[in-house]
Amino acid sequence: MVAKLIAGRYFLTTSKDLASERMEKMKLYDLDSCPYCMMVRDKLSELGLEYEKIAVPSYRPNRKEVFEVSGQYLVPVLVDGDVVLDDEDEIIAYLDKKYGQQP
Ligand SMILES: N[C@@H](CCC(=O)N[C@@H](CS)C(=O)NCC(=O)O)C(=O)O
Repeated sequence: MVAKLIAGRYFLTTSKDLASERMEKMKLYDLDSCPYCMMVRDKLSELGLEYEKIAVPSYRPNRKEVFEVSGQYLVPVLVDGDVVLDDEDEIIAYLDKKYGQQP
């Protein structure tokens, strides 16, 4: 829960609200058949987060955009604003920490 100041008044909002208010949705570079991508998709669904799914070519050298964004060719890759992550464990830990239930 986060307090936001809007028009001189404080409102309580959740981190999910903050996510949906951002100008750009998160992007997930993804392959349907990839089990690591599935783990990330499951986490995004569990947290109710909206994201843009970008299907990458299955032939690794054709993944030009993945390389431009992350400096390597494997998926999943998550882009959340300035944050770029290219490992499913790191992505899941990041999503839990940033958007998961606060204790
Ligand atoms: N992040 C995983 C690897 C991710 C991975 O291997 N992704 C596969 C899809 S499931 C991939 O992009 N493979 C492309 C290729 O090997 O050409 C790990 O560290 O073990």
